[in-house]
Amino acid sequence: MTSPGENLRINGDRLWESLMEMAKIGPGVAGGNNRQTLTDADKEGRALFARWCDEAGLTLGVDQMGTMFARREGEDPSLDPVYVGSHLDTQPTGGKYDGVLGVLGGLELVRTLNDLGIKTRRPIVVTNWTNEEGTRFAPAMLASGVFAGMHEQDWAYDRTDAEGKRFGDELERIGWKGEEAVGARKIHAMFELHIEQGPILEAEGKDIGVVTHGQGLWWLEVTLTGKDAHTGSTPMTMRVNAGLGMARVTEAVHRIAMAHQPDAVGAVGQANVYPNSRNVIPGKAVFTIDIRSPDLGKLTSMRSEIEAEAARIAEELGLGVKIEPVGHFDPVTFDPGCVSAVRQAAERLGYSHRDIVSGAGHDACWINRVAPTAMIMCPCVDGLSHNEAEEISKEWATAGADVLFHAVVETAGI
Ligand code: HGY
Ligand code: MN
Ligand code: MN
Ligand code: MN
Repeated sequence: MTSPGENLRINGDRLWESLMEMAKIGPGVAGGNNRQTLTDADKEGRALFARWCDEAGLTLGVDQMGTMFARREGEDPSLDPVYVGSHLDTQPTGGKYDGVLGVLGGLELVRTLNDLGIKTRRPIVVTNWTNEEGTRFAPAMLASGVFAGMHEQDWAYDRTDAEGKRFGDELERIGWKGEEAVGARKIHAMFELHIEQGPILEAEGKDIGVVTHGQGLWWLEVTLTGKDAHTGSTPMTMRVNAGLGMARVTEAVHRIAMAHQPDAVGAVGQANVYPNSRNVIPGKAVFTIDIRSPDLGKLTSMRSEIEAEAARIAEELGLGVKIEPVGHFDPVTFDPGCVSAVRQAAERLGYSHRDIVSGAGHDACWINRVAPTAMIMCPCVDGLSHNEAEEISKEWATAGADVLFHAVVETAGI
């Protein structure tokens, strides 16, 4: 199989223009994006991506989870395609590049093949996975999880957002519930380009992260129940304060993650107290713990230590406690063959690179369970992401998309 010559490069200006165009859809309040899954903004972003795919001569398929598959034919249509993609949905205070770079980097790969008149042996499919973020409908990577057989589709359809709206109803409402059975597609290999969302590549001056592994994750939803009471007239010794319990459990999550350094993280990102009134002691607190590690043993022990500590805190404060897992995947080892295709592409193109473990979860983490998969990372400014100030340079985006192009085209065969 011949490799694409090292002078074959994507069009970085065109990629950047598309990124900026997509960023206009579902703008945030501070320069980033709020294009949450299955909202009208998501519907608009999907329509723009579909138009661009049509203009690039791709055939669009949509499955019953709303995932978009834009196919470019190969010399031999009977061969399983190489997939490339990520997600267009964002956090409520998300950046312009998380997920979007991987989808539009895949589109740029196709646009470059069209410019060069190159037809690969295998078909190539550019993919937008529905609901990667899991912020409106938990868990994260929902559609790729159904595709990989990790969740039942009916269970996914029944997931509800903070207003009680069902995933399945919202998917119908925006008109993106496809006919295609989820997971029916055969994938020869999948590559996902993504910003690092951490500080390592920028700090080390590296252009490319060759992602060898991904952290495992638990999302645990905790409900503490105490008693609503007056903040003024209730003696301190008579209080059953769920808000205090939440604060102590949140501190315990941090302390336990610190005790498992260097490769463990933990935080509480979503937290609600009820009735959330200034002069009522909260009788209820509902919050989600997010813990991660590339080491399954550590991840498992952090979970049990946190659950024991939460029970002890609840006991001490006289609170009821319920802990429910709402998201999980084990640490991921990406396919060595695909990983070396990424590393060789970076070498061939003369980009500095280093192996790296993905701190964030990605659709690639689930797809790696059903097909050989690898990821390519580019740096982001100050390692910041899931923040509207998320920023990358055009050079970083171009380098990442160049490596994606070479790894995918080599795997698809020319
Ligand atoms: O949570 C994650 O790691 C991803 O951003 N959804
Ligand atoms: Mn992402
Ligand atoms: Mn994200
Ligand atoms: Mn497990």
